Formats: sequence, structure tokens, C-alpha cells
Amino acid sequence: MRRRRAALALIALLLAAGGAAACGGDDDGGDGGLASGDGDGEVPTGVPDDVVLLDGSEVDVQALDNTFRAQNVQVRPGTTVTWTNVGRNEHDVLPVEGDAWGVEVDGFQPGDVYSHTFGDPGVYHYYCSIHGTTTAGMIGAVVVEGD
Ligand SMILES: [Cu+2]
Repeated sequence: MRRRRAALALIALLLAAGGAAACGGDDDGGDGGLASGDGDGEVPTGVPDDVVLLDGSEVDVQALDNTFRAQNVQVRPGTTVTWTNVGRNEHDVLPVEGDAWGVEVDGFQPGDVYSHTFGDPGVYHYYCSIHGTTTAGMIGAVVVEGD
């Protein structure tokens, strides 16, 4: 009887652990964009750790040589994000997934400005293909809050 009880307790423990993991959502293993390897072809997932919450319907991100600042921003749905190339080098802003937005290098020379309005909630990872890969280097993300 005693042994059976122990087994039940163990099962309960396993269930609790499993449930907790499931509730945790995207446990991305803590890679947080610091992927090993060459980075090409890898897709970052989830919300970055260091997100800057920005209010207002218009938000600015600076493209420096060679980082985005703020790197990760969180905005409300319908917010227009404007990237300005304040560096001395050319850059681009390319979404990691799809090509529904972003600007090629020809349109993002020093002093150039690019804007996109994010309507749908989600995490939009992007990068500069000249100074980064999809997961490292000159990268950023726009986190659009849910309703
Ligand atoms: Cu760049």
C-alpha cells in the first residue's frame, strides 16, 4: 500500500511539472536571439527580454552603425514605427519572416526614413542584412501588443 501511494505521488508530481511547462508557453530554451552557429536561416521566436515599452501612435527607431535603437520596442496595434538611418553607413530593414514590410538598402541610405504601421498583434523580428543575420548582429523586433 505504501509503495502504491508513492507511485501516485510521483505521477501527481509529473503531471504538475508537465502542466507547469505547458502553461509556460514558449519555453524557447533561453536562446533569446543569441543563437550559436552562423545564424542564417534561423528564425527567432518569442518576445525578446529587453523590450522597451513605447506609448503613442507614432514611434521612432534609430538605425545606427551598426545597431537599432531601441533594439526591441513594444507598441499598441495601429502604431506607426519610423526607422531613421542616422548612421554614416547604408543599412536595410528586413523582416525575418515574409516580405510584407521593410526597406531595401537602396531606400535606406544615411538620412533616409522608412515607416510601417503595424496593425496586428505579434512579434515582428527584423534585421539588417548588411550588418547582421536573422538572429545576430544588427537585429531588432517590434512587439505589437494584443488587444
Ligand atoms: Cu546595417
